[in-house]
Amino acid sequence: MRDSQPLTENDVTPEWAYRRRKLLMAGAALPALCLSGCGEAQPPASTSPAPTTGISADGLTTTEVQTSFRDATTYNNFYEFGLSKDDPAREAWRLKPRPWSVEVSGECERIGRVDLDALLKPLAVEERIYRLRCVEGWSMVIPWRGVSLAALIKTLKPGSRAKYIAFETLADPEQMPGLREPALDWPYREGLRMDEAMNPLALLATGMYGRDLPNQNGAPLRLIVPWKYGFKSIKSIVRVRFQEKMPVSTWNQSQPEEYGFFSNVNPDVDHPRWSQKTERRIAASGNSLFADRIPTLPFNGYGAQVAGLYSGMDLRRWF
Ligand SMILES: Nc1nc2c(c(=O)[nH]1)N[C@H]1C(S)=C(S)[C@@H](COP(=O)(O)O)O[C@H]1N2
Ligand SMILES: [Mo]
Repeated sequence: MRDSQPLTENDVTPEWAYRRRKLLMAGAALPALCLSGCGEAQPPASTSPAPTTGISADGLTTTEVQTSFRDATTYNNFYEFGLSKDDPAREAWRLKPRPWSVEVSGECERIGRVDLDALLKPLAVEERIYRLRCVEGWSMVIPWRGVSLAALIKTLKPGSRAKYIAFETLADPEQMPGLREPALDWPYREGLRMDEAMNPLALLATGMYGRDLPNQNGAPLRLIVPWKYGFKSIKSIVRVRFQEKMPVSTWNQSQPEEYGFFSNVNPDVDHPRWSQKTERRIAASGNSLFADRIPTLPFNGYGAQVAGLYSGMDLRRWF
């Protein structure tokens, strides 16, 4: 159970909650991995009225209380730097985010290794505030800075056989001590269907809170797909590939019954070992384990912008 790390002095897990979670864990066939063992225990579902979100009509911002910079940069999942929530903040100074290049391959015109700054130069830098919902049951609200993934893809000129886009994280044991553990099959990989990648909400982040991305948040370039569980938002990207086949994604490969390729946030499809109906909002108001538990929304609240991508798909089957 990795989520028992205190966030602040206020974030004290009540003893009963701790014991309840231990029981839940013991009841499960406990795998070695955190992401799959970290579902947070939940109080009974509340019967509160339909939620309003604060998300703007275009989905690009929200008026919700933002997560503090401190929480967003000290409570991280970045297994290349260790499995504990506080490992990335402690270890990620080893990552060298410049110079950085991205290798582009597959079904597109602009194949080859491109310096990151050259890749980004023609693109408009935007500020967006997004919710990020981890499959473990917590969420944050983070002001990002970055470039539209769709805009970047257009500069790479994919062909008609490019049905998917695949991403890979750096896997350098010199910079990433977590690679010594076979926690996942490195390098970390993720992918999107091309229409998902072209949706205006998909962002390639280069910064947050008005500054460059801290290493632990995926410097110098990470994906943000706000309507999907956080693990789709792959960090420290060094490879982009356009392909006809559905790409391998690390969590799907590791535990296909638990993590599908699509991984859209969906309160109606529980994780096999815990409910996805509510989430613990890590924001400015205390962060105690069961405080600020709010309903999880379909597509993380971005249904108006993205539900159309999945019309006709059975989202229980394609979870
Ligand atoms: N390369 C890489 N990317 C990753 C992860 C990881 O372990 N390695 N963890 C994912 C998970 S599970 C989540 S919830 C988010 C967390 O992003 P944050 O630390 O910036 O909040 O990053 C995702 N991207
Ligand atoms: Mo996550």
